[in-house]
Amino acid sequence: MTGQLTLEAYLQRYSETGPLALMVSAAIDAVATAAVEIADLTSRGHLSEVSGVATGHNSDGDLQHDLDVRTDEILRRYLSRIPIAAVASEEMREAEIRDPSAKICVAIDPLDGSSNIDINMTVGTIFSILPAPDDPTLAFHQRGTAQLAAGFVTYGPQTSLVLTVGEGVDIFTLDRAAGCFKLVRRGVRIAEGADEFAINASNRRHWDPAVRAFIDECVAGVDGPANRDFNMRWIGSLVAETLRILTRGGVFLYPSDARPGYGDGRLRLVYEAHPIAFIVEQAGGSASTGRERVLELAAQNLHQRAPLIMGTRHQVQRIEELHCDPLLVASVSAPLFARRGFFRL
Ligand code: FDP
Repeated sequence: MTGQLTLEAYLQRYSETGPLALMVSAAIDAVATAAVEIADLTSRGHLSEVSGVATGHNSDGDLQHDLDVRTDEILRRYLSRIPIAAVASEEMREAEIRDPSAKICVAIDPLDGSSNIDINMTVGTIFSILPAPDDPTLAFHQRGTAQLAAGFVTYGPQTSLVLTVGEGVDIFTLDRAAGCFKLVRRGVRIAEGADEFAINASNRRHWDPAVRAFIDECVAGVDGPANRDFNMRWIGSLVAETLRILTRGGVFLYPSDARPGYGDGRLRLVYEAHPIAFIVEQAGGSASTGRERVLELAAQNLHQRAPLIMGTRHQVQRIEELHCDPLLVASVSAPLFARRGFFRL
């Protein structure tokens, strides 16, 4: 235990470190306050008038549930109470420019993993806080390295807030009786020796040879080059997978693959891959596309996708090595197997 420091007291301390930290603290507090309301809403399921039924598609074509829409409204309502130069959400077509004199911008994925809501599985809210550039229309075209803070909330058996302000990763749990988050884990580090991997294996036939080679090594276990057995997990909820990796180590892959529209994987750079990569690196892990560090990428458009391979450092490194393997690289560019070759229309 950590002496039950509340998030409020934690943010008070952090906000005293400078005027920008004060603004960042206000944004984190707004997201956390919204999360208390969202935790209540998601926990009520069919007792609530919004229970996770699909209602249409968002501006980028993803299936949208009534809870996606409601959580977006809740978060934006709390964020509207503080000075923000620009706000972006998975549920918005374009970023909204608000107060050009404000010092920060906020990107959110209001309800990540929402396709799990109807089966009562963990879902979450992801957020990324960036400095406001002189031209606020460029707010969400910055590299991930520019992030001032990032975090996510998981709505599961417990409601947890995972947070980094660039000084390590701390985890808070919602004390429902007290109505506030309390610090439960400070300075989280990703375990090095973990042997769990997470990938949607139904896409195997679409993967690049490097990804296939890595997963084959894991599956081969003690009989293969890894010389040890692995276990597999796939929750289909990025926030839950990230919390598991922060807790037990291991590696998560949502790589690029050959399905139409999946050339950069599935996850969105600005409000999914960037904040998760920042958190993972702050916990001593790595986050890569397989070829480059995720935090070095800058989005060309708000809903741009990026491959995300993250977790225990040496496993991510192994996957990067395989992406550089000359034999595997040659097999990608061979005409029969190339992305746009004979078998990849
Ligand atoms: P969801 O669409 O349910 O919001 O962010 C997208 C995401 O969930 C991730 O949380 C999850 O890791 C991934 O999609 C699951 O994708 P697949 O269904 O392709 O496995």
